[in-house]
Amino acid sequence: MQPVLANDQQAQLTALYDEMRPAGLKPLWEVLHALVLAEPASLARAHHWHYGEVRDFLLRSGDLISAEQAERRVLILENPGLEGSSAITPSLYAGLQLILPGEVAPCHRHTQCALRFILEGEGAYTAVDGEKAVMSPFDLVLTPGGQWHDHGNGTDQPMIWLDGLDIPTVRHFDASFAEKWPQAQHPEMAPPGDSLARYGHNLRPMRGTSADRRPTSQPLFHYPYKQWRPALDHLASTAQVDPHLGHALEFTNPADGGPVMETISAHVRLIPRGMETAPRRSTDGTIFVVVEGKGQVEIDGVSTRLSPRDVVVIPSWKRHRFHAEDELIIFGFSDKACQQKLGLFREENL
Ligand code: GTQ
Repeated sequence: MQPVLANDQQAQLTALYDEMRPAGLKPLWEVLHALVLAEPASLARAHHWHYGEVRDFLLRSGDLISAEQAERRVLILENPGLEGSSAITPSLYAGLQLILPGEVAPCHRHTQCALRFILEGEGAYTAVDGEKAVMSPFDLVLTPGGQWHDHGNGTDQPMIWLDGLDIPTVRHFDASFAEKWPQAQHPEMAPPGDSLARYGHNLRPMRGTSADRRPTSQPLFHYPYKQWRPALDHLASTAQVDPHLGHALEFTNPADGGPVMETISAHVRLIPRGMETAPRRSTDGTIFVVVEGKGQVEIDGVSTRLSPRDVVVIPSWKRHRFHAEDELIIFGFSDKACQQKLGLFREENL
């Protein structure tokens, strides 16, 4: 609440503010209530992108600009409450990227961490530090900050995936660095699938040997659907379902068992047919992608129908629940990893 002031007091204060402004000074008491909130009041809005609609616009863009011309041919999923920010939540960016047959998205690296969640196409690749991850629908592929990456499509089908990056977080810290590799593609440094074979089976090459070739803190970058999907099925057939989440598995970094990257956490859920999850809210605004099934998500009392490959964003601290008409499989990512490091993360199961 702002204090109630007498007219002459207000006039004198206003004159004082005008005088101090050129000195780079502002009165806290005019803005304190908007700076230190009793609880989150995100400017981001709940929003739903229908896959078919985004796909049409993306393919039309593909007729007009090449992946190489664009460097990254992506339609940004901008939150309607955060216009002009290229952000889907205050800390995260999301977009849908298209690579057409024969195209290459040229090699670069940057401070920003990225994940890819494949939506369509089979057999194109993301290369990380010169090692290809050959992608199938609903694979998760990481390009952690500082690692060279290029994308290419040697198949005869368009390839579309969701990009999730911490662009707004890095912007917030004014810590962005980026550079281009001199050629479109990084030279091949290892055969496709090498990291998954070396680091993806609860094993790693002995430390100090040349076989331990990946960065110590971020060795693995491919989490295939063909591995996570059966794991989720196994969980669903053996574990008690969590009333707020359904069955949920978080993707981990084998280096430390923590979230997949410093700033981004990712998980998958199976919500059994007919289940309505109990209401929940958390401070990590989350982007969900529907993998399989049909259902609804209710956010602050407003329901939206979900179909495969649709994207939905649930902003921080918005009460929500899922209703699975068919068994619903969803992928989600958020800045939980970052908030936990900063001691900010909270959740409430209602
Ligand atoms: O593939 O490197 O959607 O650098 C935005 C920025 C994708 C990428 C995006 C990027 C990339």
